[in-house]
Amino acid sequence: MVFAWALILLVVATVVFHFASPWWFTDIASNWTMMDQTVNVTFWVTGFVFVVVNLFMAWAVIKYRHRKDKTTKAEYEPENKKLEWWLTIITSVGIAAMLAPGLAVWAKFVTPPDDASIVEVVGQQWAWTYRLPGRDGELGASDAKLVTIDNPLGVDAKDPKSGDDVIVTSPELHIPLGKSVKFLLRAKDVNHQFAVPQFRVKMDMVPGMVTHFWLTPTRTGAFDALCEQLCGVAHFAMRGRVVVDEEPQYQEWLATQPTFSQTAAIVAGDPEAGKPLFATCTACHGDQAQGNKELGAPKLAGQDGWYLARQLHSFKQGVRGSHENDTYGKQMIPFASMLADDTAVRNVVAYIGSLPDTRPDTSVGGNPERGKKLYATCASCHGDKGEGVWGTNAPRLAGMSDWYLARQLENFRQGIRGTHRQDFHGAQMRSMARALKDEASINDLLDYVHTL
Ligand code: HEC
Ligand code: HEC
Ligand SMILES: [Cu+2]
Repeated sequence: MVFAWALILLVVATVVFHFASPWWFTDIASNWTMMDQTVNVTFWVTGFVFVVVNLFMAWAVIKYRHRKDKTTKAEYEPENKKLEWWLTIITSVGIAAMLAPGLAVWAKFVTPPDDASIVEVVGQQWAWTYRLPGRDGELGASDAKLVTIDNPLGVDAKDPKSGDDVIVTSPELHIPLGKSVKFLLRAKDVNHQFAVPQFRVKMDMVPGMVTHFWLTPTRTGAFDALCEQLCGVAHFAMRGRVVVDEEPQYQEWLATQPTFSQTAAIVAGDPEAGKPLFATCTACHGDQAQGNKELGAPKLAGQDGWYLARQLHSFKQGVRGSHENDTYGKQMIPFASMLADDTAVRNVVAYIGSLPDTRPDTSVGGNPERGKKLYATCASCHGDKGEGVWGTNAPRLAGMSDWYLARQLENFRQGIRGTHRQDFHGAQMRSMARALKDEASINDLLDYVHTL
């Protein structure tokens, strides 16, 4: 009897919880209400079966339980053809009701209307980039073999359709309200999965393939783009954003994004032109960019140029250093702002690249054996030797100022760095740094990095 009542209670509690639950679909922001309806149909079918089967069990236990007078007796019927037929028919209808609407919605989901514009989403470890066709409305060809630091999407420069393609290097994409968009999905390295919960869309991305779906955004707002691939180190930390704008704001944003020809025309930095620009920097970073612990300014010599340039842009735009407790980062903002434009940044970075790379002494005392274990996760982005990996956007750590790295790890942990809305790379590092329990772990880890 206790068992029967427990079953009844389970059924009642589950049904009540389902309707009173605070966890429900987020407010939808696209045309895909059909997705919600399909999920609801599944809830109704599975819910009905759950209630009926459990209540039947409870009823059977109560009715046929052992009693002294033996008024009701259960009979064993292994071959009841009629019952088998009914169960088969009902089950088939239930399963068809769950699957058939999905097929219909899927067919619509992958069949964009003719007037849909195109957006290409490119997934890589561990970031999103986007490409939009220019005036010709078509994307140029692309190939993973063509990927270089200057052409991160591997766009084929020989294809006449490539030149006007718009390259969006930030993980934030904008799309206009109320217009259908066809998303083309491509992966550079491993499988990813692009998902935006408010749009009710998600799709696998497979290297060597282009998958697609479409949607029409129905309200303005900023929506998180997630990678819902579960294997691997950091898919969970691949955060992006899709912003739905009114047409004028969208056009404003679009105008700030470079075309492929513009990015291809960028010339390499000139160290000679960068030398005078670096003169102001030497006061803190040292004349050989070797770093100065007393002033808290890290070694820059030997650091990856793409990373230095990104940081200088981040300081300029207040993406880094604008947190009120970021005493050291704040100091960099005026100096980064002195670099007038992109060319100045490239030149100064080229000059830093020409300086000798002298390894500083270690300044943190720790246990490198323990640090080695802790570093295993870090290696998947920063490289086995802490050399920095362009493909994962992770800078060099080995042979850099370790007291500075310790401070950055603390900053990431405390949200002093990596919490700005546009700091997608920093946010990723923040989730990694939070896995380090305490200062001792940071010291152990950096002591190991010093041995690399
Ligand atoms: C007033 C001292 C000062 C001057 C001058 C200065 N910096 Fe810095 N810089 C710092 C400090 C302090 C930091 C560390 C910020 C932190 O801890 O977040 C830093 C950080 C940086 C970083 C980030 C390094 C990393 O590994 O993320 C770069 C790049 C940089 N500076 C370049 C420059 C350049 C280029 C100039 C000259 C245009 C310059 N700095 C001038 C103090 C200075
Ligand atoms: C998922 C990839 C990933 C993993 C794993 C990862 N990092 Fe990072 N890390 C990054 C990226 C990307 C940046 C650059 C952030 C930026 O551009 O502001 C970074 C930056 C850093 C910095 C700042 C360097 C500087 O010069 O300012 C430190 C220190 C750092 N990581 C240490 C670690 C350590 C220690 C671990 C392991 C616990 C680790 N990272 C794991 C991606 C990763
Ligand atoms: Cu991913």
